[in-house]
Amino acid sequence: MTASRDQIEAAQLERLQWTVNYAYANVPLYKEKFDAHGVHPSDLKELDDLAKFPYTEKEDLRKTYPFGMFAVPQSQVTRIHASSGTTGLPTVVGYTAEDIGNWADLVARCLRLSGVKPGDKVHNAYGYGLFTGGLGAHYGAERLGATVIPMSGGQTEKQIQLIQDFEPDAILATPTYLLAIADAMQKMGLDPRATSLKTAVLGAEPWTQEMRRELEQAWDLNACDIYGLSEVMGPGVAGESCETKDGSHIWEDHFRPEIIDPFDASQTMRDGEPGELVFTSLTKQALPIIRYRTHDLTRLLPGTATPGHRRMGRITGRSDDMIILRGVNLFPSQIEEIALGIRGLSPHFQLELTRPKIMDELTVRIEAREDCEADRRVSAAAELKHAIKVRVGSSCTIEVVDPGTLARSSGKLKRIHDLRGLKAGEDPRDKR
Ligand code: DLL
Repeated sequence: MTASRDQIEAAQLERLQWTVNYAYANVPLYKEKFDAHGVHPSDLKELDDLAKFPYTEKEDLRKTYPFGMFAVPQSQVTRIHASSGTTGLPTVVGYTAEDIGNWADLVARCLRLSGVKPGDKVHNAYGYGLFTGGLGAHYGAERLGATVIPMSGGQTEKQIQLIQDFEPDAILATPTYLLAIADAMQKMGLDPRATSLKTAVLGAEPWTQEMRRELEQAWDLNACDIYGLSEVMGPGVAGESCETKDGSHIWEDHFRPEIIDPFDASQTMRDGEPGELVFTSLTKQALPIIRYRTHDLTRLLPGTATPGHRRMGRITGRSDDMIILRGVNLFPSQIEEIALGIRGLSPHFQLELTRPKIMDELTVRIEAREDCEADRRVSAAAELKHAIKVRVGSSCTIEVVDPGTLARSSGKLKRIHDLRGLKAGEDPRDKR
């Protein structure tokens, strides 16, 4: 964690050379792609040469479903995970025993940086199973020397009971699920601020500084970010310091990040410039991944808490989650940021897209806070509509609804409900 930038870059070059050679020799798809692109592993002489290599997309994993991109025989694959795959085939990823060990080390690093200590009790509310969140966080917390409570997601009342009875020091969850737990506690007349929790390590979905304040205030704890994706590893690709709270540090001894122009992938961006995050693994054995396009939009910043490793800015959204409303680009995180600055509005909202005639329409449906009176609801709605128009440039309809009426998440929350493809007579609830 304390290596200098020069030491890290030297290790990166060596490991990158190993990775491209290894992938070329062991994964037919990489050989085909490199050959078609007119590039050979021996062309990688310095770090910037990585830009000569072709990208890998989720589609490549789908094309080779289920195990075609594995670089080791199945007998050496210790574990398999898969993405939920709401559209099309799931993406399947695999790990050797050494990959699992590295993964645990990196999650342990993230947790320590976020303020979790050996001996702490850690309540793990990320979903267990094919999703990488549960088991990834679990092994990392064990590696750190913590006592893990493997609760998984859902069963909110049971979560609350265990938090009260087992008195954990830290909780691992998606930000929207931590919010849902707080909400459920308040409804039961319990105060989340009175629990033993001191740290929350939150990720798997975008969240804003405003949401951090909301959660820290609701629970009286420190909330830090953890980032990752299954194709690259799972949680723990990057983690945030509880001292600086200024974005997640990418573990650059294991991953080489790049930022590219999402609309013109031939362009790589300089540090500080916004764009799409791309990762190349440096040590992975079962599934080496080269220039994987994450579709996550952010930028690279100099390291602070761990100076040798660069940070990523907050993820503003995913390029494929971007709403284009009459030519204006909009992300759910922009609505979150604006709504949480308006008195009387809660962080519980959803975005509904419809096409009543020719034009697309956006409805922001948002819950009022418990203490928000009827006339305040009207003025809060007007303020939100105005702020979205001024700050984002979109016109939309606002519906302020009663507290507790919108669906809660127990993992990644689906904010966007796209009803534009609905045929006449179809029940929109089937699409939600
Ligand atoms: O969500 C891994 C993970 C689990 C990360 C638990 C952190 C905590 P996937 O299901 O493959 O893996 O989804 C990866 O989730 O490309 C981002 O779009 C989003 N994402 C993950 N972490 C963050 C974060 C896990 N901290 C996709 N901030 C990624 C914003 C995040 N988005």
